[in-house]
Amino acid sequence: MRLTPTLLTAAAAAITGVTATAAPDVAPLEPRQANTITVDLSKTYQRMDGFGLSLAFQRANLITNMADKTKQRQLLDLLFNRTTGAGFSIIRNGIGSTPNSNSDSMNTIAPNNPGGPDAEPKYEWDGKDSGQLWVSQQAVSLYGVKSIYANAWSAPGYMKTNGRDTNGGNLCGVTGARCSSGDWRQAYADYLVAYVKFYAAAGVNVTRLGFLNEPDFSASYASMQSNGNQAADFIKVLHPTLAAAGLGGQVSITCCDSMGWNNQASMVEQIRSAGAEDMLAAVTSHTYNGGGGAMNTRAPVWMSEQCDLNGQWSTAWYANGGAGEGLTWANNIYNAVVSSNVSGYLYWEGVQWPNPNTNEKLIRVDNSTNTYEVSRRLWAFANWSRYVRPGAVRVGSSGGGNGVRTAAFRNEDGTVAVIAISSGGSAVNVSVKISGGAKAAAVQAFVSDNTRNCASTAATLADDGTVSGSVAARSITTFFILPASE
Ligand SMILES: *[C@@H]1O[C@H](CO)[C@@H](O)[C@H](O)[C@H]1NC(C)=O
Ligand SMILES: *[C@@H]1O[C@H](CO)[C@@H](O)[C@H](O)[C@H]1NC(C)=O
Ligand SMILES: *[C@@H]1O[C@H](CO)[C@@H](O)[C@H](O)[C@H]1NC(C)=O
Ligand SMILES: *[C@@H]1O[C@H](CO)[C@@H](O)[C@H](O)[C@H]1NC(C)=O
Ligand SMILES: *[C@@H]1O[C@H](CO)[C@@H](O)[C@H](O)[C@H]1NC(C)=O
Ligand SMILES: *[C@H]1O[C@H](CO)[C@@H](O)[C@H](O)[C@H]1NC(C)=O
Repeated sequence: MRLTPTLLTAAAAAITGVTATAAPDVAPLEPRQANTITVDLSKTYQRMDGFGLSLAFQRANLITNMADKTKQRQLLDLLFNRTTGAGFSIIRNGIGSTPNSNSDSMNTIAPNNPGGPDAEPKYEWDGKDSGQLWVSQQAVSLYGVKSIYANAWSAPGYMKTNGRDTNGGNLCGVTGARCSSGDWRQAYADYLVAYVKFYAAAGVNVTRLGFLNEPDFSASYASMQSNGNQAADFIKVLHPTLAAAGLGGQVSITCCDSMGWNNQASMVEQIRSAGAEDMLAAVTSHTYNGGGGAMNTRAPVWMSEQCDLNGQWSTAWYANGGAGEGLTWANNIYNAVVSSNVSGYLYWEGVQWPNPNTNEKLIRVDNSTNTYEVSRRLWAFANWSRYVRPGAVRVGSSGGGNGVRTAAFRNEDGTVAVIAISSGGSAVNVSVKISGGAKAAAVQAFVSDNTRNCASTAATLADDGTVSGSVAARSITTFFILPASE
């Protein structure tokens, strides 16, 4: 079917809430020296699960307990709204393991040892989950977020070789981890299922479940160690337990949120050798020890946590290429999505207190004054997450000229998002041509740079489907295109 410009304009507006430009209502610009970006819809790469963030370790309370309700809604909009905020589509919640909520600890639903792995467990649900339940409920019901990733940093201490949920240790019962108290693998699987059920009863479907965080690091806070064989041991218990609970269709297993990509790659090898790779819906890794490159797995890959831990709080888009700047994060996301084929990309904390005054968070919330400040890192995510939606497939893209990097995606609704990042100091005129079975029929463009946050910018469409626009200096510019069949 050949859609009319009017129909296309209406369809594009329905998708984004913004009025689109459709040919032939607007005369195309005729840019001189335009560099062509070629998008090939017939060449496909990974399917995207989305972009996300965490509010673990009680950071969620900064939103849940925000006394100023107008600002509370603004914070939710900044994170999840697709027209005024970042439009994040994945939340990574921490499953608490600590018997209390001291400091920023996440409390567990099973603080007391019932007397052994075979004793009737005693779950205590506080209806808060360190503030994460309320934010998750809002994300799901107001903004339609569908991907809730529940991730345990540790099992409760009494299930572990070291008797506490902090300082590493192993889950009792996995290969090489024998405990006098017995084998706790089934009890830990039952416990994770119980957590998922408390969420379901509160209207939130957990869709991904991780049972390890940084298993290659023994932290003074909640942590549990594991190699790939031990992870496989537990996956083989957890997988049938989810199925038996009737949750097999709703929630699937991720592993292992390693500190670094290389450790994750070797854990995947071991999980594959042990015959458990097909039980994973995502291979998750952080990149604190370096990262990137191919992850040899059949499962989708998520870069599931990263941030600038060292730099002092910065809201800059571009100053000198520092680790906390917005443009740096636009490029970090690009590297993971294009060079490492990741399907999911998650920042560490969405919000955090002013202290420590680092770039661990996207938004700094001061709960003593009920004020907040937004970093441009959030807008770097917005440039991706608003337009590259869950289910989108990355497609071929090339060209753009010196200093311009491109990536293109076809969303499930047929829209095409072309992301162009310019690291150079001057604007570049580009034309975008779609091949591989369709051509552009309507277009919108958005830009983020030192002065603009996902602002609408000019782009025009010629009768032959060529889109013309400009990629501003040191910006990320998104061309959001509604194609029609040729
Ligand atoms: C980009 O296109 C505009 C509009 O045609 C033109 O004025 C401008 O000189 C071009 N810039 C470059 C760098 O070619
Ligand atoms: C997102 O922002 C737009 C524009 O302000 C607003 O109309 C819409 O209601 C917001 N969405 C939600 C779920 O609040
Ligand atoms: C949660 O999942 C169940 C099936 O597992 C489904 O019936 C229900 O509609 C889902 N709820 C939401 C809010 O998505
Ligand atoms: C990304 O996926 C493509 C095929 O979809 C493959 O050719 C390429 O090697 C992959 N790259 C990495 C780094 O995994
Ligand atoms: C701010 O948050 C911290 C940590 O949750 C809490 O201890 C403190 O009481 C809060 N302050 C105010 C004024 O609500
Ligand atoms: C995208 O990034 C640009 C910076 O190049 C920024 O001005 C813009 O606001 C961002 N926002 C969205 C939604 O793309």
